[in-house]
Amino acid sequence: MRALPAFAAVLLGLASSALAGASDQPPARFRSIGGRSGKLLAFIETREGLSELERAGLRVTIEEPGIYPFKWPSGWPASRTTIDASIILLTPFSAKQDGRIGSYLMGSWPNEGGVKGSSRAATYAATQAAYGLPRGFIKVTKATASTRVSEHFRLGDFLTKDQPNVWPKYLVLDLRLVDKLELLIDALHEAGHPVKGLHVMSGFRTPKYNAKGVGPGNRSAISRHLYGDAADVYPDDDGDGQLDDLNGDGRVDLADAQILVDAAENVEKTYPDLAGGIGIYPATAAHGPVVHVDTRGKRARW
Ligand SMILES: [Ca+2]
Ligand SMILES: [Ca+2]
Repeated sequence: MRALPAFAAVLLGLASSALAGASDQPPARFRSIGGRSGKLLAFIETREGLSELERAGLRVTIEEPGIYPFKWPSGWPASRTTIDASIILLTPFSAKQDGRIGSYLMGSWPNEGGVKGSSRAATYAATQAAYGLPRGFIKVTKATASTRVSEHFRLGDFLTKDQPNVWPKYLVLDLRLVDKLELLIDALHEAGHPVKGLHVMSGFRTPKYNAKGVGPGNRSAISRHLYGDAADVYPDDDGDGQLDDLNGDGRVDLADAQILVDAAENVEKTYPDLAGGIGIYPATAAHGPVVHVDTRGKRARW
């Protein structure tokens, strides 16, 4: 069991002059802060990830896991630099004890603690890299839920929708998902649908929350939502709580959802590295049609 790091870090954003000569480029991983869309506004890192920045010459101060302002050091190229970006240091996975962190209940991942013979989900997860345990959790307080992770999305958009009075909450979020959602908005614009954004009906789901909906025809026991790279979304510019009438035929139905799917397909064609699941969930009594998008790393349709 890994211990909580005794310290964590916040970047002050000024390369020390002593080290500036050693590296005039940030590590490649950090150069792409904006993502493929150019619209990401966050780094999500483990302590080890931050150490890479330190080795590249960025001065880091000592703090605990959390969310901190990020500024590019002077002298480092920042062609896709975005304002108000954040650096997020993950709470280690090992901070979850007995299925919870503090008062926030999360449950256990299917493959946590080794493969249990009776669980097909655990056996499958154990053979798939994309189903490894999360690196850690983003600690989200009421105040930091409004932190932008990209131009159109905030941390709070992706939180599991339960335990309304429990804070802080903990979130698993893959920025590749956020990148794909930003590209989806771009693709909708290119297709003649100038949506203002996408409503995230369901983003990260804790194992405990996800388990409530598992069953034939319902949620998967190893849903991508457990791994922070899936979202069920729809544009809702008119704010009525359901998908907008994108094709303007006076009805909200699967034809409108198909416009989202087509746009997501176009994103995957252009950015095959963001491949994953794309699927329509038809309207229910509780909501209109919704489109699922994920970045599991390989194409999935159903
Ligand atoms: Ca609507
Ligand atoms: Ca329509």
